[in-house]
Amino acid sequence: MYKRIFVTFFVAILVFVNIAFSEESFLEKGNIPSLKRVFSADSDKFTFAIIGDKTGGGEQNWPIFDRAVEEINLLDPDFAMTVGDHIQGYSSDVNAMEKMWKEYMEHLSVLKMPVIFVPGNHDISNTIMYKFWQEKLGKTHFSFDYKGCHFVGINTEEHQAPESATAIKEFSDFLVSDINKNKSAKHIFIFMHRPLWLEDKGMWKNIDSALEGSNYTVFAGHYHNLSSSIINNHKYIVLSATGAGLDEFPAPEIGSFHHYTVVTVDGKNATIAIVRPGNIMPETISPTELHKKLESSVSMKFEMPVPIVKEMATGKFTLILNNEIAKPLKIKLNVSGINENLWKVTPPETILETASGEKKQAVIEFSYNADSLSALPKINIEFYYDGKLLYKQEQKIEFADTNSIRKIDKWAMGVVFDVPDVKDKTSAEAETIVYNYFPTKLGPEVGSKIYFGTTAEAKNGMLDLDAFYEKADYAVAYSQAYIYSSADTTVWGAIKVDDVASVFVNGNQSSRVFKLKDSGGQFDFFPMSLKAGWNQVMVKCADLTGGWNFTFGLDDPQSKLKFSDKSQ
Ligand SMILES: [Ca+2]
Ligand SMILES: [Ca+2]
Ligand SMILES: [Fe+2]
Repeated sequence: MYKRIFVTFFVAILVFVNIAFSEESFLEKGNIPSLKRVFSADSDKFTFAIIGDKTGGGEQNWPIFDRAVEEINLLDPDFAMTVGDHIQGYSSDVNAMEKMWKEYMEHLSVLKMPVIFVPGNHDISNTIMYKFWQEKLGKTHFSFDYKGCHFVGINTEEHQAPESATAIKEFSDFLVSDINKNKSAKHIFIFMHRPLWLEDKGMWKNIDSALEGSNYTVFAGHYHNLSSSIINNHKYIVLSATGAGLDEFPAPEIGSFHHYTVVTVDGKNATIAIVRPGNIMPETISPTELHKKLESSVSMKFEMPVPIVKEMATGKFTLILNNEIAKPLKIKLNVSGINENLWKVTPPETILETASGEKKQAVIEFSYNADSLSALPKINIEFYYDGKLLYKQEQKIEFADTNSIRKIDKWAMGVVFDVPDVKDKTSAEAETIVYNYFPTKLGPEVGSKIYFGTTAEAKNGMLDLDAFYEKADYAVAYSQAYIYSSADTTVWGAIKVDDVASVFVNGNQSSRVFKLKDSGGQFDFFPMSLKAGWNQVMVKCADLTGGWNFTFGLDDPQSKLKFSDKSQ
């Protein structure tokens, strides 16, 4: 007794040392970041697939079978097995049998690995079919070895043999002696069509006793319904169909769905994966070239003239769908959130559909009020590829070309104020306090007291307040610049901000409040009225936490305006 414990302990140590060594060899020694797991010790690790019943109904299910075959090719197992019922059968006409097998083989032969067949009741439905199998396909029962494992194919239709009593006896003797000879195989895999352990317990008993002491797993088909059990620590699995007739139900727990099976053999373990066709894809499913073509298939253009104060401006949005791919493309567009007092949108909804090679466009007309841009409508776009939704996108109205915005790049910087009362608040509460710091007039902290001293440079138009104010959080500051216009005019102002800002022109608030969480980092636009001569522009900007910056510019394509950071 003591001796045994000692031996077990010694073996355990050996295993441990072995594991530690193999991992250390390159993961630990190389300091390679990894999940610490042991590599397989089995250099003969392999996989095989199992294809389920194709027949017994299911004449219309070739697409399911074909998809399974494509996926098995991608998973690339060493070989595949079947569990019978390849053809509809139940015929005594050899020509008909040949035709059926030809059809099956046309679909199966897409596979690039060997496939080993086990007969089912549809393959051997009578003695003529039994003989046909022997002549055209080979043995009705067989065994073979692969990488230390033993595979056994059982014919559950042996009663169709010409001398059936003799055949069954021979077949039973073969199985018992074959299994006895291979008892010590790493793993014995047994395949049959009808689950004998449920249907022919007498026959199964002989095989079962032969299997005693072996490491084995049993697979069958026929029921078109997945159902697995463990008997005496061995897995017995009835596989569902791969294309045979069945009523498919979404809950996999009741096993009524099409699948194939992938078995990974690693040492004594066999990991069984049930795969529903439809989700294994080649990497080429999503080529970069297609991405590019899809991206360039949609183009849009806003022509939104700057409004004249108190009058309606008229602009338009043109959406072009240029289909240069093989599949149809469709765009569903609708404009929502229209405040009818301020906006007129015609039409508010439209659909563009293009076949391969077609190009179409839609035009949406907008009338909008100059003074009241506080509620902008939203353009919602749904883009469909071959009838499938590719993406949903909310397109903001672009009042000017963001690429040609003239950005102000020098600002006179004011002093910084801490937002009071944010200590001990949750971040949501602190956020509300900061937003409340943006009433429609200048804040209480503003007056002659703001001293605009140092000039800061906005790199590529972006003024980094976090850098200037030494990473302040929950802070407010004012930045000032001057704009010269030769005449009274209204132009589009554009601003991008982290986290919140509003704009004052000549001391009056002339924009709504802009928030990063609303703009998603894109430019927001507002009509900005300038008088002839120099105009003072002040940006009131606050930070919650993290980065703090704004980018401010004007739609001034002809560079008529002049900018300065100093009062002139
Ligand atoms: Ca900050
Ligand atoms: Ca921030
Ligand atoms: Fe069957």
